[in-house]
Amino acid sequence: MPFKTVKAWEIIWNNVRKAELVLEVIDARNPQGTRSPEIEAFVRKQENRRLAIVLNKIDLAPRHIVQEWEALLAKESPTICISARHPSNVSEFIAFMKDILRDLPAWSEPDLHCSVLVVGYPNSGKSTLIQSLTRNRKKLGTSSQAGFTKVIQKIKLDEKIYLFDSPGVIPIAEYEAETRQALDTGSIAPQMVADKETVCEEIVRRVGLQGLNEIYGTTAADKDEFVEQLGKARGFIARGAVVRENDVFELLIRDWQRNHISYYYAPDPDDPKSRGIPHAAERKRR
Ligand SMILES: Nc1nc2c(ncn2[C@@H]2O[C@H](COP(=O)(O)OP(=O)(O)OP(=O)(O)O)[C@@H](O)[C@H]2O)c(=O)[nH]1
Ligand SMILES: [Mg+2]
Repeated sequence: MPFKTVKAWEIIWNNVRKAELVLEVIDARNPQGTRSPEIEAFVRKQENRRLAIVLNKIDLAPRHIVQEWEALLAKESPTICISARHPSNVSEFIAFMKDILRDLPAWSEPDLHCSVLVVGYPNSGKSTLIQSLTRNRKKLGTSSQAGFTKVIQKIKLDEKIYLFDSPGVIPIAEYEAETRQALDTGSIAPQMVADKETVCEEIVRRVGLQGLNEIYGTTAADKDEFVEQLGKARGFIARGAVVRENDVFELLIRDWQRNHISYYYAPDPDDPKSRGIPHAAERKRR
């Protein structure tokens, strides 16, 4: 499991137990595929903690489909629809949260505030949602690149309610499935991989930096430097001379799938039943 993924989950577990309300932001185009069953189950087990589902990006799905999903999900948890980027129902959304919080002991304790933790897949629109609810009082970073938010951020909504933005996480099983699809079966197109960076960390882990340096003619000492060097070499540069990491990640996954990055596993003498030890295959420089 890449360090980044472990870290993000650690942040979630540390904070999920403290929040009165956990808002799970899912994508209206693929609601079931962007839910996090572990988080849902954990919150449902806690006393005086609530879970609500936010069906976001409803501008990207037909209205009747959104309504069908909303009705289905509402059977499990309180559910609200929104288009966080262009919201038309901010006050209704805030009222929805307050209706849930009102039932909890912290609400009627004058000295306590209520914490609302916003969780969900990378890129589901968590930061955008918080920006819309607080009407940009605090500018949170948002990006079309998944994995943008890296730490917990606390934003005051009003005297009683604090919102917490969190890094996007995909369920561990899902992470493994996506990595397998991207690298082992090639059954997902590079541009469709949700967490490209994580998949690329796995490529680095399998091939080793040394191997990648040989293949791409780079001289990097760590993964970030490698991405930087490769991005520059390929001209993946955005305004301000920033390397477009997403394009580098996509290139790596594509090259992997086309066997431009060759590797093999050697049996591990200490653990013959394991998958083995990954090696970069010898190859000519491109
Ligand atoms: N069309 C549409 N785009 C949205 C909506 N909400 C968010 N987005 C876009 O989705 C992308 C991701 O939004 P973020 O708010 O950064 O997502 P996040 O969940 O905070 O992502 P991480 O921090 O990476 O976990 C951005 O390009 C947003 O503009 C929405 O309701 N409709
Ligand atoms: Mg974010």
